[in-house]
Amino acid sequence: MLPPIFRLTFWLSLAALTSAAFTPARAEDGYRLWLRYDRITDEPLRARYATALQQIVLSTPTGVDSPTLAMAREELAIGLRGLLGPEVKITVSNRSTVELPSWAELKSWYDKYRNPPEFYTLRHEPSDRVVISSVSDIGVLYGVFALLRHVQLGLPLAQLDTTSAPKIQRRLLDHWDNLDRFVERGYAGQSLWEWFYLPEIRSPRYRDYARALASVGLNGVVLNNVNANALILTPVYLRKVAALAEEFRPYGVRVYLTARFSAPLEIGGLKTADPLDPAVAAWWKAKVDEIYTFIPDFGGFLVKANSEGQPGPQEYKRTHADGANMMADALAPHGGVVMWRAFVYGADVKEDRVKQAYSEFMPLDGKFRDNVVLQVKNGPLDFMPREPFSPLFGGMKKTVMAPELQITQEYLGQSTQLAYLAPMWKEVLEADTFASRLVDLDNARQGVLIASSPTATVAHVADGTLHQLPLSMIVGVANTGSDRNWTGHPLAQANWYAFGRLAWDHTLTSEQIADEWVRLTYGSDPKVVATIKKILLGSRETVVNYSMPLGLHHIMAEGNHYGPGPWPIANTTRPDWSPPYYHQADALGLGANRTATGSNALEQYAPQLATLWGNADTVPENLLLWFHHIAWDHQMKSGRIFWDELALRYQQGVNEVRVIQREWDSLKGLIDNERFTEVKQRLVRQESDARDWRDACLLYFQTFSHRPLPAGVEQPAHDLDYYKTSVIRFAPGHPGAK
Ligand code: GCW
Repeated sequence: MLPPIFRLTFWLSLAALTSAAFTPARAEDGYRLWLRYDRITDEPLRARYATALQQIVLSTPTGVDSPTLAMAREELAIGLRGLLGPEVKITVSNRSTVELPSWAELKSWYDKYRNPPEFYTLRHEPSDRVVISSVSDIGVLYGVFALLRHVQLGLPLAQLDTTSAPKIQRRLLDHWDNLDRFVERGYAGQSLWEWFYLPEIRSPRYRDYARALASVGLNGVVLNNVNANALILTPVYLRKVAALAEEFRPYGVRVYLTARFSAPLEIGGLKTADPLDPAVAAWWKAKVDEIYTFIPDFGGFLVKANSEGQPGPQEYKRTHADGANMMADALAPHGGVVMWRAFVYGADVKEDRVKQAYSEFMPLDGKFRDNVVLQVKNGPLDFMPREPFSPLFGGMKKTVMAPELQITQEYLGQSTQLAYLAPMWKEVLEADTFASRLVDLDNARQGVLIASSPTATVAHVADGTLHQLPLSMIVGVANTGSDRNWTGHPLAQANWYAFGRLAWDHTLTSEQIADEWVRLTYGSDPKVVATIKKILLGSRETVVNYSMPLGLHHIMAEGNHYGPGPWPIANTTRPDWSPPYYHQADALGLGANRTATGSNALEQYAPQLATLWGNADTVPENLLLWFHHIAWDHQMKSGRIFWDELALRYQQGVNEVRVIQREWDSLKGLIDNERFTEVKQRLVRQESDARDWRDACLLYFQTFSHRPLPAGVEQPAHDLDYYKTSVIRFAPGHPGAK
């Protein structure tokens, strides 16, 4: 171990390397994300800041420097030098010199979110001193990023004083990255993790990645794919994982791994992976102990079991709880958690696929250990452009649940098309589950007093406040890769940013987040800000309109999931992988009947919702075909018949892309040419893709409706056969690419 002074020098020199890595290779390649720190061009504003920000105190209980505080100082120095010019005096001090929030204030945060260490307080003192304080170094680093954001956004210093704490404890990115660097459903190049070169050779990008995570308050990362490879748990790979963990640690980012359930067979030499077999439990315990020798702050395991070919406890006639608890017991002594995925559906398709996760897991409520988190996709199916929230959020009351959101746009145009996803996530997070609050023995035993709450939204489930559970977590499937701009589509950076901001504070609005991101990424020219914000905010609904409007779902092309494919998949043994299973088109109409006369998926929701959504006249129109089979001549709210409405929605989607194109074109000369051109080209492709969606879907559904396209809908460019036979080959991110 180096003496402290050398350690500090070491960290600082690494930090210098990091900052150098953020200098773009060419003018505007997007590498700097939202951490640009370009000089403020409004001179009076810059001068005001420069006067007011002459001294910054980083205050922690110890007042002693650490790797994290070194990063905080470095970030501040780089940031303020870039934004303002003159050097700022930065000191580290202990708590005695500044006033922290009162104990009562802290306690109320703690009681609410059980998560005090990461909060920060910013205070602008009349003596032109800014104090950033926390009870932890990472809290101070978050405060530094908040101060820099404040200045980048040009906000008045009078508004600086604030205390902020994350509402959710564990805020993670999940990478679906394979050891060969292929990223499943990744559209931004290869995996960032260069496994072959690790642990000795460490790309400066590791630091830059962790820095970006910390800047939006994310604190964990699952490095590898849920379709897992047990090799990651062998010492050769654990050494590499430890190197990444070391790179991320100063930024408060903990590492998690996926655990393949059959690992005891594959790398342990056992004959079984039965979770109730003592030898299996002992193997996992020893494996976990070993992992902690490599990575002392290891976060835990993520497991996809008995789903899409992944092994799991059911092979041994054991439940998901048996499997999860066995791993949880191994992790508990170290403070680790198991994230067990609820994305399961049987190969035998006995029941409507959207009902299966609920049927499987509801009976297990209350049977999981305290350190098990059930990771639940936002909707009951699979990251469609629009789904109702998963009924598990309203159903389970004794199980910690983490919403799993997909940042990578598997079903929303990948990184070719534009879809700003904050509005989609907010729709889920703000959905009222109508779940009743739990006052039960467990809580009474813990002495937890449950206050009444007006609503029981998915966000209240996620942040743990609804049922007062001890853990809280939210997870986003990453859209990052080795592309120089990290996310492929330049505007898809906004989704990474938005996920982090919402994970920290789910009460932020989509509009606020878009406003921040645009200013940080493209500057504060009012026309640029207004135009890009408008483009972003409507973009998800536009994708819905031209791909799966009115509650349609799962009608995308087979395998690569990119373009349209509403027709049956030839030769499939699984009806639930074939789109007609979901749209049920026939001579009468379109849509899945999930009311009591159909699969009755509605019964999995609270009675209030089942009633509202069970009636075709009261269900929100955007979920109509999710729950109802609608006659082609059904009268819609617009006064049009359903077929005409459907066709016009598709057309509207195409029209909206054209509007976006015009709006983007109006930015020429106002933003840099590189990013302008990159987005412009993608929008040309998106317009053509949108037409394909419209034409392919309408031609196919027309074979059932036998009705003409209404006025206002353009005639298709080709016949149906053309679309059915246009197969996209070698699509990025598709595991079976051919
Ligand atoms: O959406 C489906 C994807 C699979 C993915 C799976 C899952 C990682 O098409 O590629 O596998 O979901 O979430 O497990």
